[in-house]
Amino acid sequence: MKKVLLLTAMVMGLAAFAMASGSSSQTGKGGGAVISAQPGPVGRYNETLSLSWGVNSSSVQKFFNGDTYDNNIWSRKILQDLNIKINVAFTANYETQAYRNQLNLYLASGDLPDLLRIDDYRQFRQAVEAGYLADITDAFERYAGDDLKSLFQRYPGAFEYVTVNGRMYGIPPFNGNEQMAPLLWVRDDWLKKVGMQAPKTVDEMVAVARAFTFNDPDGNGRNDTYGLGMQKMINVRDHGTIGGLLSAFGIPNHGYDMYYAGKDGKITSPYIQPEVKEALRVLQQMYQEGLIDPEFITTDLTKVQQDIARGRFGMAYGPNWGTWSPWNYAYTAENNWAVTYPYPIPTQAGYTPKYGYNSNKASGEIVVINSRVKNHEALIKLVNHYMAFNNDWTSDADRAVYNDQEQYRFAPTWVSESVEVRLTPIMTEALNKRDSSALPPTFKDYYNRIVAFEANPIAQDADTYGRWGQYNTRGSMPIIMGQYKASGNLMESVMQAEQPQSLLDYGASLEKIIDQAFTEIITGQRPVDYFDTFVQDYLKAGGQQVLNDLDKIYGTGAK
Ligand SMILES: [Ca+2]
Repeated sequence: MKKVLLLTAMVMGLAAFAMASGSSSQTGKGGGAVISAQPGPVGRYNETLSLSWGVNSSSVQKFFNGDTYDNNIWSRKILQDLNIKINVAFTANYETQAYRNQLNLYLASGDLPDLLRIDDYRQFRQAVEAGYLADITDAFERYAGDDLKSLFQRYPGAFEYVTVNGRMYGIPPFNGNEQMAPLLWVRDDWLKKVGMQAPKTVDEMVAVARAFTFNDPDGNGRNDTYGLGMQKMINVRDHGTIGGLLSAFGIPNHGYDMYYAGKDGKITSPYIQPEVKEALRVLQQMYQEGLIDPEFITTDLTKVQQDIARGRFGMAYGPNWGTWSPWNYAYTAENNWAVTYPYPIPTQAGYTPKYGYNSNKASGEIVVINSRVKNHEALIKLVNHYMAFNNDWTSDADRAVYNDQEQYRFAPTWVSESVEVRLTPIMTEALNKRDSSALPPTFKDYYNRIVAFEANPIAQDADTYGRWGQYNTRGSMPIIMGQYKASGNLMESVMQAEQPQSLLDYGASLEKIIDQAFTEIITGQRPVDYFDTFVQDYLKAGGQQVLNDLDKIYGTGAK
């Protein structure tokens, strides 16, 4: 947090400096002429500026009307609007190691193309340290348009990912990852059948699980249901996991890649905290009482979907996309149209819930420009230009041409943002006002689907049920972006792109040790106090080494 504040102050300081220095011409690294341009964020160059592009190609790219990477709807538009000519330096597939390998060759030779999308943070740092990438700090301040600036307002942490020694060397990916926080999903028809309210506390969750197990919520007269749905991968970021229950006991978790500063300030793992014991105690009792299907130890995600389709359980912890999958299977099963709602995770008295999420500085493509390009503000202009034509804020017609069917990939400087984070507040406002006029065109379709579902929740298509579950005013995203975020209890993992060797060496075996110990405790093979033995085993099996090494990079031991 401190780093972000410092950085913001620094950027603001630079803004003041840029304004004070007036509109003198841009300087490049070497000598030679700089091409002048019309003023403004997308001011056209007065002479053609040629830039080479190292294309990270993709097998999903579609080519229409004879388009190629050299000559396509984006290259023609960029030439027409900005007078920038894009020339392909090389193409290499980013889905294999081809692109990274190609980049390594260029890094070794020092002759990088002018424009690149680097998805390997180590290669980015290497290129910065070798002086190959332009410092775009001042150009950003002078040329960033409102769309681009607003991205940095929504994702202040994104600056850090592309900043080295206080200077900015690229345009980062924009992804909050907060949308991954856990929720509790409960079948509404079952809740009504057993005459209960959605659970607000862990005790109430157990009570609902009990009713779902013993009170014949499906009304078939048979004892054939369970309370809480679980799968064997209990700690991944998906449905049927225990992350939501751990969160209730104040354990911020987000799969295995969550690490944070513990009470002593040192970097720690969620899974070795003493509070985990209390969550496991709850699960062990539920299992003993028969509220959890003993088959969970062999259940994968496909079986979770099958179990939901045949109504084997009616409640589970899971992320925001529940109405897309797996709860859509309850909706469509036998034309039952059973609706499942997301709820904030039930809380536990005496504990502040914590919701972990992955650092948005951990991965993603950074768009960069070579330091030898005199007009390195061209990078900022290209991003501005991309956003003006290919943003969900503009028309459906533009979007169909420049974005859909992978066409956006022809723009060397396309930027991505998680739709959930951007859309949630404005959709909530539109739905509350019952007025979609302020929504960008593309999102009016979402709005219409949500309104249609609320008018008639029977036999709607998958898109309608999926979007309704995410964006209706009590949907998963308003809970996360509203209640969770407002609570201040969302916690970002400290781990970014750099991982210590010990984590690469021991990570997979540590995950197994965690899962095995937790599963043995839940199923009663081990007493709850076995947790203390597990913590020692975890630390001895490389866990302590990993935490020490992470602390040196991200914690108290960091330089
Ligand atoms: Ca039954």
